[in-house]
Amino acid sequence: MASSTPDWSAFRRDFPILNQQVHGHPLVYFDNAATSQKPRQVIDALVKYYEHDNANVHRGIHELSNRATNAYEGARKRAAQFINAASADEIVFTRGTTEAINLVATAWGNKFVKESDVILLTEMEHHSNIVPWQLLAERTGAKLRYLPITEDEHLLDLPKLDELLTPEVKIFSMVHISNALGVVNPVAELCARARKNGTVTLVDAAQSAGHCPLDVQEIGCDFLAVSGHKMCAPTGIGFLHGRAEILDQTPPYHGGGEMIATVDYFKSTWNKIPHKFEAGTPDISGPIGLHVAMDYLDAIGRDKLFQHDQELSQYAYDRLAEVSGTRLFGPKAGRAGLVSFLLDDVHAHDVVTIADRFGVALRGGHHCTQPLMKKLGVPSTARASFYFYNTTDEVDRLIEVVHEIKKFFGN
Ligand code: 7TS
Repeated sequence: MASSTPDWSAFRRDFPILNQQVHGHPLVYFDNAATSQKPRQVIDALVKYYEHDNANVHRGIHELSNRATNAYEGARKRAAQFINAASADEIVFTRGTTEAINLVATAWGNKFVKESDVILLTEMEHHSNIVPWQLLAERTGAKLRYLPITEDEHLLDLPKLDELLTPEVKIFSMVHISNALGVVNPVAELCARARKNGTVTLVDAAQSAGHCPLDVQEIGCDFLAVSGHKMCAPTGIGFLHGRAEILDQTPPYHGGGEMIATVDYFKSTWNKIPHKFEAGTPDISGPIGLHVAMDYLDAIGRDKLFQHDQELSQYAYDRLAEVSGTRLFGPKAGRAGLVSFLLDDVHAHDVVTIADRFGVALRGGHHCTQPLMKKLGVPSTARASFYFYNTTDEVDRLIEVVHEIKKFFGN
């Protein structure tokens, strides 16, 4: 891990996409919470794989298949190390966080969740950590329950947890970093309280895995879900971490090749974890790209990266707060690398559309958190989300553009 403060703008050289004009202006890419850009190292690894090593995994005895298998399994080991999992067997490759949560809600949920059980979520969850549980609740008759957020800074209302975490709560599934608010939740504390109650835990690490150090043993969760594309890896790859003991008890999610030990016409037996959960030919280049992305991020140091995210978002928050008529969401301090805001009566989509004319890529909408938006009393927000290659100059540019938008709407 590098010891001095990195020259953040120097990383931009690794991201060819950032060096372009959009509508005649230099691109300012502030939509990293949706997906991050990919460094040349990751792109090169994909090209190298397809030019030299492409073959199916776990089947051939030929050289290329061995190479592909070693690379695929090497990425699994690297993913385990990246989050300090006890073993590579605890890493199941998935398309991303959404598929990881669906796997748990379906395979684990169908077996272990009963009508008398409660599924506890928080009011700031992404749809992908709500809808799979609603589907499970419909199948089983279990009830959903939500840990509320506070009125002022939209943090989890932790004192309420005591009354909500009753013996019926079978699973508590929680977001680590909120994609709509920038709140960083105390997941280790939440998991410890759940564990004492005999409640299984899942941490949605979609926004945190590539942005801050992550240690599943320290967090003490049973499951953790990660999306590679938000942390410099290609789209279509992510993983589920599950403690070996709980994965062993969980039945398969999808049936097909690879996930079996034996198949007869009427009965099959299952492969060991994690292969039991990886039916069919997997995404092979994805884990290879993910491996390089994890190396890239750790060469910077995720502790430093998080600090940069936090400094940039604090700077953006404070500068936006100076602009009259802005409404800001989430905490005033200690936020992750994103800021959600609204401007006077301007619709978030108009903010984003005009910002785009100036080359600034924001996101406007409900951010797949419709229940949260309802709670906040707004249909949508505009969101600027940062990564290590973003700079304070770019935030200054955003502020200039915000003033242009206000002028345009006569404010
Ligand atoms: N959980 C959180 C907290 C997220 O932010 C997202 C995606 C997901 C789960 C789903 O991840 P996926 O990779 O499976 O799609 N969030 C966003 C966003 O904020 N804008 O676009 C996608």
